[in-house]
Amino acid sequence: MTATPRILITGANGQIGTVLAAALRAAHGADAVLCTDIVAPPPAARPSRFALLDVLDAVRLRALLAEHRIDTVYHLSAVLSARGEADPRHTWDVNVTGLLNVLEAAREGLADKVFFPSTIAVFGSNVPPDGTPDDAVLNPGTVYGMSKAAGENWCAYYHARWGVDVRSLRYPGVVGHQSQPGGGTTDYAVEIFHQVLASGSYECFLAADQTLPMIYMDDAIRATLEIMAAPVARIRRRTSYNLQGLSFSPAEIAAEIAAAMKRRGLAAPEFSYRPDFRQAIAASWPHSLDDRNARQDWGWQPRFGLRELVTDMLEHLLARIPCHI
Ligand code: AKB
Repeated sequence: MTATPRILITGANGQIGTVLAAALRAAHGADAVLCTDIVAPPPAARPSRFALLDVLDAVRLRALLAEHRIDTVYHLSAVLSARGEADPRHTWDVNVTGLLNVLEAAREGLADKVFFPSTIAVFGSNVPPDGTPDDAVLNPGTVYGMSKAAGENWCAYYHARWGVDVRSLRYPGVVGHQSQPGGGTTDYAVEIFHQVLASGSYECFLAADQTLPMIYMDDAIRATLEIMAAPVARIRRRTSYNLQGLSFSPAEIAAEIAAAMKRRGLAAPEFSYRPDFRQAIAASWPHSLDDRNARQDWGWQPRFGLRELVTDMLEHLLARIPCHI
């Protein structure tokens, strides 16, 4: 019988953190998961085990790891691509120093295993945009991408030099009904659902034809759990693995939402496009990733295509929030 892991999640209030925490609690029990974040969630959303943690505070991080005898850290705290551009030095500090604090604690034996989320933002405009391979050149155009590219290399370094078991995925844009994203360039793909149901229309901040790699939340969480559960010998990449779910443009998801609403007898939504500074960020990212290594090494297989994603999003959101159209 395997022992129950003792897990700490940083950035647990975020889009992925809230859903990952629920999945880990479902798998291992509520007592196994300590959620941390720089701010407390509202009382109604507060998990039974929560502690305040600024990831730049290495002393507090180590105290929590020791006090709760943590063995696994999911280090999700980060400032994302769009918000990160407002304060590049702060973004670098949170994203790189925060990671180093976690890796250093693991090196000292305060955790056995670390998960580090990387991103499609590590790539810049001089890679093959379709089916971008894992080892394409990393020339990110945002400080977020720079910090994650550096983070990937720190992960490989801590593994090679000190044997830290750190595993990483390059998440595309994550779309889910459970939580709201914040500060990213791919956030439109969640906003579009909420605004269409609230008002019947959505003005997108990216160009209609800007294709990006995306993944449905259920697939993203499953991938995270799968890479962390894989036998150590299956993890051949210690920088990060490309992870592809599906790819679509704003116009394509808009058309799929309109078709799904028509099938439900709902009024036709209106879509318009007013690209802002986030369009230049999106234009520098790949359209799709080659995730063959993830498939071969630890069996990655996405389940949600565009139709399944839209159907599942609408089903959950319509059951939860009032539709005003
Ligand atoms: C963002 O848009 O910044 C993130 C990402 C792709 O890493 N969702």
